[in-house]
This record gives sequence, C-alpha cells and structure tokens, in this order.
Amino acid sequence: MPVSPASAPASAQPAPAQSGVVPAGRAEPPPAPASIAAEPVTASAAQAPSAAYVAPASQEVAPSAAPSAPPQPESQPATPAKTSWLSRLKQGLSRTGQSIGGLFIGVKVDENLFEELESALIMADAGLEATEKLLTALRARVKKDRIEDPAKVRDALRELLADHLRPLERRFDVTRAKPLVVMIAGVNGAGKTTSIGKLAYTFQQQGASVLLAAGDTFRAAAREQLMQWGARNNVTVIAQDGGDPAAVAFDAVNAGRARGASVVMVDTAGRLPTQLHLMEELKKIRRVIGKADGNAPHEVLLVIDGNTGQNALAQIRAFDAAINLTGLVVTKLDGTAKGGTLAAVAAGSQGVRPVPVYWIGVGEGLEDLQPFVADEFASALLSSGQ
Ligand SMILES: Nc1nc2c(ncn2[C@@H]2O[C@H](COP(=O)(O)OP(=O)(O)OP(=O)(O)O)[C@@H](O)[C@H]2O)c(=O)[nH]1
Ligand SMILES: [Mg+2]
Repeated sequence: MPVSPASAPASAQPAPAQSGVVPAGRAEPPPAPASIAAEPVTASAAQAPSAAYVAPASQEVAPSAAPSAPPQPESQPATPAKTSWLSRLKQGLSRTGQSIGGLFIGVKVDENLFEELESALIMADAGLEATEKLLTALRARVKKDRIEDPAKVRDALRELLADHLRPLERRFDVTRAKPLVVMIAGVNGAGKTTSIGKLAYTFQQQGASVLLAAGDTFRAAAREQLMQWGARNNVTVIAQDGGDPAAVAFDAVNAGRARGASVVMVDTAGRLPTQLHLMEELKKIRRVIGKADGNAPHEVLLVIDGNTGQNALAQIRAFDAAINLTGLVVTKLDGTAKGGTLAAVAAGSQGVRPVPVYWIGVGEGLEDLQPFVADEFASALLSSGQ
C-alpha cells in the first residue's frame, strides 16, 4: 500500500454508491457526440437518460485544493540526489548473488572468464540470443584491442550492453496530445497503481495537469488506493462503484478533454494473460477509449515486476497481442531483480517485440520511478555492488 496521504481531503473519500451504476452487460457505448463529450463528468450526471453515454455513474473525486496546486509529497525529499536512486538500482541488481560485475575482480582474461560471463548473463535472465550476441562481440573486442585487464573487459561489456539496450530507451513525451490518454495494464501486483501515482507526480512536476481513472472496478480497495494517490498528488480521480471499467475509462477521457487536462491515466485491474475473458475485457477498454477520442489511447503501457524473469517475455507477448503496447514500465528493480530480462527484450527473445522501456521503478517513494537510460542500466547491471 502506498503511504496514506498526510492530509487527505475529505472529498477524497469514496462517495456512496449511486443509483446510476452502469448495469452489467450493457452494450458498448457509442462514440460520444461532441456536445456530450464537452459535458463535465459530475455526480449529477447520474440523472442523465441512460441512452446518453454521459458518465451515468462515474464519480469524480476532486482534490479539495485547486487542481493546479503543486503536489505535496509529505515524506519525500524535494530533490533526492540522483546517485541515491542509481545506487538503489545498483544494489538491487547486484544482490542476486550472480553479480556479473563481481566476476571481473582478481581474475585473468581468458576463456574461463568468458564462460563465467556467459553463465552469469543467462542466470540473470538475459536469454540466449542476447548472451550470445554480447559474448561474441566482447570476444572480438578483447582480441582486437588486446585487452588484458579484467576491468577493461568489464568496461567493454558495459559499453556493448548499453548499445544493446539503447533501442529500448525512449523519452516519454507528455505533450504530444492533449489530453494524452495513457492506459496501464499488467498482471496482479506488478505495480500498476503505484506507478500511476508516481507518474502523476512526475507529470505534475513537468507542469502537466493530470486526471486519473480508477479502471480497476473489481475491488473497492483498488479504487481507494488510486484515490489515495489522487489525494496525495492533488489530482481528480474518476471512479465508479463496481460496474464496467470501460465505462470509467470512457468517462475519464471525456472529463479530461472537457477540463483541458494534459494527461488522463487509466488504471486497470491486474490479470494473467491466461485469463482470456479478462484479456478480452482489456481489449474492450482500449476500444471504448478510442470511442471517446479517436486517437486514444496514445500510450498503452505494460507494467512488469522486475523480479518476473523470463516470464516477462510471455507477458509482453500476450499483452502486446491483445492491446498493442507502446511502452513498458519495469518496477521493483531495487529488490532482488536480476535485471537481465531487458537484454532479452532488446534481443527479441522468444518472439517478443522489443517494446520501449519508458520507466524503471527503484522503490516505493514518489520519485522512485525514473526514465530508463541504457547507459545507467548497463552500469548498474555490471556493478559489483561495491
Ligand atoms: N520496492 C518496490 N516496490 C514497489 C515498486 N513498485 C511497486 N511496488 C510495490 O508493489 C506492491 C504492488 O503495487 P501496486 O501498485 O498495488 O500493484 P498493481 O499492479 O496495481 O496491483 P493490482 O492492482 O492488485 O494488480 C505495492 O506494495 C507497491 O508499493 C518498486 O519499484 N519498488
Ligand atoms: Mg492496482
């Protein structure tokens, strides 16, 4: 659970259930006419005729202060040194016991070292393709440059790994549409809601106004978790008491447009790719968002727990097939994650599309979601943790 807001506005409490809850099994909403889309989503819209798809049930949980007020992270330092999250990443990635960086200490540069490196990369979930590619290039580099110092071999591998990972590096452009509609999906507990909370903070720091949609309508606790993040960041949350997550997403996109929000982020319930009906539901959410705004969702992000290992590839493949991903968020890299998975993604292992990695999560604080930078990641992966 995220930290509770130190001073959650009273209005951030979930409103009581309303009579206008979207009936289960309702047909998909039609595209919203412009006049309807311009309506702000309010609780009173519950009285709207059911034929009109105007936020019949979504509740708006607005922060008590002006939405433009700056976020007030209570327990976070304003600007923690970058070194602090980098060192957390390094520590996290080197804690596996198979630390690749450690292999270079006090050894000779010989075939034995290459073999150890090969095993370590595979153990770190880098996959066969990436491991072979990196080792072949490293052997060639060592030979060509006649490298005899193991530390220099490590530098060479770091460079090769960074080059290998660089195609995954992509800057997230929050201004390329208004509102930029971002749909977030992933398996249970991957860190979706927490990442949305951190991103809300990050986007606000960049001057963007944010609106959140509580598309995880299965659990009241999930809605409340997002509301807490909303209160903490001082942003409005569009939520509904049970009902159809696609309807909440639809309402939120319309609300975002009506009030000129820069970003609308749609949370979704965790699901396994094997739960086919839930994957269908995800496709529906995506489709219905497109009915509220023909170009949306502009970003479709998969959140992956960094500890997932090779199964991450299967997750990416399945979610990509269902909802056409535009980016990844990899969380919990501060823990015991091996981190090599991203090398496997970059290599297109197991038929995965190398989906860009926008952010990596290195902790539970507001500023612990950082842009993925190939150079930094490669350094952390090859650090001996010292
Ligand atoms: N250490 C660490 N913990 C994280 C990170 N990101 C998320 N978590 C924790 O992981 C747990 C699950 O996070 P949620 O955001 O609730 O995950 P979710 O994907 O929304 O979960 P469901 O909605 O239940 O599917 C929480 O305890 C988070 O604090 C991270 O980068 N580092
Ligand atoms: Mg969640």
